[in-house]
Amino acid sequence: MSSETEVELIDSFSMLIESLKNNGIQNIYGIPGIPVTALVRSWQAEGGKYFGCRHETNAAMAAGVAGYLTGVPGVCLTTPAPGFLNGLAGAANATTNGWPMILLSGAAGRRNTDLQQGAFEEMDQLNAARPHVKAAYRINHISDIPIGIARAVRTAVSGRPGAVYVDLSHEMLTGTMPAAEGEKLLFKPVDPTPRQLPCPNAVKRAADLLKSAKKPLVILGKGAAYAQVDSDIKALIEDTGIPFLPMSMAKGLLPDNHAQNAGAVRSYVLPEADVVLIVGARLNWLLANGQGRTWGNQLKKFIQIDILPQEIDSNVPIAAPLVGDIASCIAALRTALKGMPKAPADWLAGIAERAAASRDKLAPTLAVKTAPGMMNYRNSLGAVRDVLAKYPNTTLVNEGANALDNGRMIIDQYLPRKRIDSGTWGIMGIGMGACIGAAVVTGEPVVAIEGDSAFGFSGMDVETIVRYNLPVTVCIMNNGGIYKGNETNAGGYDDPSPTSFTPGIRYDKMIEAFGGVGMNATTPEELSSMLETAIKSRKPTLINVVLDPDAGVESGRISGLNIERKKKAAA
Ligand code: OXT
Ligand code: ADP
Ligand code: MG
Repeated sequence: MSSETEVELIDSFSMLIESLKNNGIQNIYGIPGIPVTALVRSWQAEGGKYFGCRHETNAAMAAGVAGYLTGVPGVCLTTPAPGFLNGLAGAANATTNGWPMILLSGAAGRRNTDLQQGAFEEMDQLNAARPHVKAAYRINHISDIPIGIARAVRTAVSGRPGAVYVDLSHEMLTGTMPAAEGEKLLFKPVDPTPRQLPCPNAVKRAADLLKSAKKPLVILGKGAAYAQVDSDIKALIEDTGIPFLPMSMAKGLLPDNHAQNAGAVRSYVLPEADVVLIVGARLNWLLANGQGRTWGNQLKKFIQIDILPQEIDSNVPIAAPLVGDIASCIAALRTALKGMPKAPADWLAGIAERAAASRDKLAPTLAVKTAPGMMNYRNSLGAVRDVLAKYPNTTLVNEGANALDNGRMIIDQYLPRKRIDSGTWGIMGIGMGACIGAAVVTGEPVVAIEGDSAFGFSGMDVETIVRYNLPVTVCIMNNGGIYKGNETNAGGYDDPSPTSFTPGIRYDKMIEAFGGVGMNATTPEELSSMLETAIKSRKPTLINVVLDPDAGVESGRISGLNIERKKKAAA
């Protein structure tokens, strides 16, 4: 035996696995294939958890949601070219939402790829990823793995979180090095999510402005939920008596039935408020970009807490920027506000009175009776609301148009980070991936309220939910189409309209084919009892919720964004 063969070697798979573990990664979501199949097997052999999905976008969605819920980046592993591109959609969504995740992808050999010589699954993945992620790195050599993975994790979780792409070059994946040298390179990074303290002057400016307010309002966004300082945020709001408006995924940060919740009077408080403290939310389309009719056509005095300096003044001038991490900013603000009198009582009382009236108006519509198979969004989701109130630990996943907007309005949340939805982009396709990610990291039941169109984007991953026996119940709000199921073809011929699906689809049969539990609900009473049975059983279940095909409106509550066909103006 030569002296060379006596040196113990470590391969790139082992270096990758050890580096991921050193960075706190326990789960990988993905689809195997050349050149990463053996990497997945090695990961499992080393005790790592792996969730094999049916489409990489769903795996990446699972990773993004896992990152959002835990603050530890979810990891998605894909094969080159199309596998990578499928995963990139989920990584881009995570970046847009500010969720930490890492997309790892195998890649074809660098020599062939750079000369475009036509290798198997050849693609310039690094450059394709770059515009859609927070950062894109390539690890070219086995000895760079520990630094490369640490760099990816730190980038994903520090500052505004986002997705990081890591290109696993073919040359690196086939590499080995002496084990003793490799082991010396492995390390646990120190403090990957460092605190970022706000400047004392900025804190004083914000506190003074808040103290001067006659009609203050706090807007909580999903950044506030992500920050995991729930009790401090609650204390700030309760100590000051300021009403709060939760953005959709911040619902439950304080319980929806909290006396200071202004969620039921959104269109009253936004124009009325004089000083608005924004905690971890962007003044993007979901907040009418901070201006216009939604805001009473006048510029508010905004205090904005955000970790990303360039978020300040992104749409309108911010009177008191507070740049830093939410935990530090809230702590500093609470100290600076000590002794501040409670927000004016008449402001809060007026909100509470109007909110009660809104809720009273909504209540009878949730109890309305409909013929079997003709449920609407109100009575079906009213039934869901009442069941979920008994199981507040359940994570709700929600997408669609009417299914989304009614779900957000009707279903109350009582605990933080228990609502995941179409998010900043308003996209369909988050569904089954989000269910998988949430079920894996919480270990608690997950209920998805899915438009029938929305479900179609990720539906095949119901099989993954069954295969891993995850405690997920998927409710398909089946109105037979996108927005509605009864539109006719504008041309008058036989082809379906652009928004219609096959009438009477039994989605419950789909999960039965995979070995899960299928149910078909035609009345709110049936839905209520089926949902409760499903949650309690923790068995993968799909409930086909049969709605009136006329239930729903075009684009849900954002119909104002539609572009109508223009007719020629008369001469
Ligand atoms: O104050 P006012 O009076 O205004 O009242 C508000 C609240 O105060 C009140 N409220 C309450 N009242 C009483 N009690 C309680 N508890 C209560 N809580 C609130 O209710 C109202 C409404 O409250 P809200 O929602 O807070 O207020 P508002 O003004 O609506 O808020 C504005 C927004 C912008 C913040 C809000 O509307 C919002 O968050 N919207 C998100 C919208 C969104 O993201 N939509 C999804 C995209 S739509 C479209 O793009 C679709 N596509 C295209 C497509 C997409 N998206 N993606 C991909 C990859 N490909 C294609 C498709 C294909 S949707 C879609 C499928 C649709 O079909 P499905 O079958 O899936 O779904 P169905 O529609 O069900 O058929
Ligand atoms: P929403 O959709 O709920 O309105 P957004 O996703 O638009 O929320 O905004 C979340 C904001 O929170 C982002 O601007 C992001 O930079 C910020 N953010 C996220 N995490 C933190 C944190 N720990 N500290 C401070 N800001 C944060
Ligand atoms: Mg529909």
